[in-house]
This record gives sequence, structure tokens and C-alpha cells, in this order.
Amino acid sequence: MMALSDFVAELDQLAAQAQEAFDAASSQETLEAARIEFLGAKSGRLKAIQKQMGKVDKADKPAAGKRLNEVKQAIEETFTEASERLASGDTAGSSDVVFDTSLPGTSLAFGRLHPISQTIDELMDIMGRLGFSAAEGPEIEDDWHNFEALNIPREHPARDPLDNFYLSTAKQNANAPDDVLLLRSQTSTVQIRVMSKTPPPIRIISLGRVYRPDTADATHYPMFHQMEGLLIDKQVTMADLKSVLRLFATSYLGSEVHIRFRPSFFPFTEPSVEADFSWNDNWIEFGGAGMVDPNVLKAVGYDPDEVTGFAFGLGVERLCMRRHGVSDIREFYKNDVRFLQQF
Ligand code: FA5
Repeated sequence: MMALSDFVAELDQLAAQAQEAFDAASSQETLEAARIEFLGAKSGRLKAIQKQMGKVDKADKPAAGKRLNEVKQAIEETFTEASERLASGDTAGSSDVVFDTSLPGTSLAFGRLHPISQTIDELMDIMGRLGFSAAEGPEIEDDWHNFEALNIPREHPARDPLDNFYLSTAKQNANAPDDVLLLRSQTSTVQIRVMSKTPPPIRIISLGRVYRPDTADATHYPMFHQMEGLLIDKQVTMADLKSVLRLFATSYLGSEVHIRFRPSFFPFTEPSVEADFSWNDNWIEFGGAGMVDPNVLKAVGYDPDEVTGFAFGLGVERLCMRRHGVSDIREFYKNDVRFLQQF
């Protein structure tokens, strides 16, 4: 026995398949082959279904027969349409892409750069205009570039495994610090890489990712970006540092922004400062800075009596947040398109 619903479902499926095959035909030959497959008098697929009508309950037979005729007629009509289409010279077939100019227009949303990438481009542009060229360094660093050459000796707390992502922790206290690898915790590593290779004068910025095991909150993320600046020449002073940072701050955040330095400490600068920018009467810390420590200049083979320099490292996310009024750094890394589309 066959239920009427199963019989009808088979018919409907056949009709859909026939339509697809006829529409896709791109020549009279392929259309004829499809016709024989579906409508062939002896062994066509419609005929095969028709033969199953004997299994349908007697009471359902009139309904089944009616449906069979309807489907047969529909398939024949689709065939005639396809045949006419081919006769008129349209051999495209629906399997090829047909552009229907009468359809209403829809707009495609283009992809865009992530706000942090946009910020990096803009910061590079501003600093480029101030004469700084871009330099890059690896995100996986060794002991020498992340610590030793930056005047951070072996027992210094800045090396604490709780403050760094070591890639070879087993070795980090071993007697071979050369083997230590870690995700760089600051872009100051690039200062060392550039100075080791290039004689003074130097005027570079480096923008890239840094990693710290900080708990994520509104202003901290374990991966973030810094913009490192380094200028080495004869007779560079703190006044030059302040001028460059002021020019940068007003270019990026607007002419009403002021800048102030607070005394601070970094092993690789002396004196060291925290750089704050004012914003609607609020002072906000954007990064650290200072005059490059003579020990760092010596470590890269420079003569501290001949050259001096300044360096700074600013948080890129914090700058972008301030500029666009973003109150939580975590928004940048949620990958929520509704947030990202606003930039
Ligand atoms: C440094 O990293 C120094 N290398 C800066 C420096 C460079 C000083 C050159 C002297 C000379 P600090 O740890 O303060 O400094 O980080 C600099 C900035 O990075 C902070 O002011 C803040 O804006 C940003 N920052 C620090 N930690 C995070 C974090 N977890 N998430 C987002 N931004 C952070």
C-alpha cells in the first residue's frame, strides 16, 4: 500500500527536478534527453510513478489520478517553455548566471579596516609628517632585546613570569638566558633592533602588538598595541620630546589637547616620565617616555658622550578609545560587526 501523501510528494519532487533540468538545458539535444528522462512514454520517470498508482488505496485513487494529470501537464508546459526559449536563440540556460536588470537594487556592505588598523595608519601618517619612518620588530623576542639591552638586569622584577608570556618558562631561570623566548611585552625592543643595525642619527616609530598577562578590564587587554618612538641625534633634549609629543597629541586628538609629564621610572630611560594628555579637563595617561639611558646607548655600541636621544611608548587602543569615545577596550576584540561598522 502507498499513502496518498507519499504518492503526491514523489510527483511534486519530480516536477521540481524536471523544471530544473529543462531550465538548465542549453541545446535542443540536452532538452530532448531531459524530456525522455521525465516524460518518456515507456521508461520515463513520470511513467514509473504512474505505475505505482496501483498501490494507492482505492478511495484515494481519484485524487491521485487528478494530481498525476496536473503534474504531467505542468512538466509538459515547462518543457514547451524551455523549447521556445531555445528556439528564440537563448541558449544561456538557468545554470549560467543571468543578470536580471529588472530586479530591485541591493547594496553590498563592503568590508573595512579594523578601527585599530585604521588608527595605526593614521598614527603612522602623523608621525611620518614629523619626519619619523616606520620600523618593525618580531613579536617573539629574546632575552637580549626584551630585557638585557634595555637595562633590565637578570633579577629585575620586570622579568617576573607573572608579568610576561614566556614561551620557554622552563629555561627562563636557567643559566642560559640566551635561550629565553617570550612574546614581547613592549615595543621598546624595536629600539634595540634598530640601533644595533643603524648608526645615528635615528628617527623611527614602531607600531605593533605587545602581550602582557593583564586581566582584561575596561582599559586593559592581554594583547594590545603600542606606538614606540625613538629619536637619537646630537644634543637631543627633553624639550624636543615634549614638542614632538605635543605636536602628535594635537594632530591626533585636536588643538585643545594639552600635555604634561609626570616623573616616573623605566630602566631604559633616565629621566623617565609618564605622558598625560588632557581631555575635557581630565588628565589621562597615554604612555611612558624619557631620555634614552646611557647604558642602552652603550649596549648597542653608541657613544653616550656623542649622542643623546628620547624614546616614548604610547598605548594605541587608549588613543583610539579617547578619539572615538569608546569606553571599554574589550569592544575592539569582540568581533561584533555592529560595533566595528561604526568606524
Ligand atoms: C611601556 O611599555 C614602556 N615601554 C614605554 C616607554 C617607551 C617608556 C620608551 C620610556 C621609553 P607602560 O608599561 O607604561 O610603558 O605602557 C605604555 C602604555 O601602554 C600605557 O600607558 C597604556 O597606554 C598602554 N598599556 C599598558 N598596558 C596595557 C594593557 N594591558 N592594555 C592596553 N593598554 C595598555
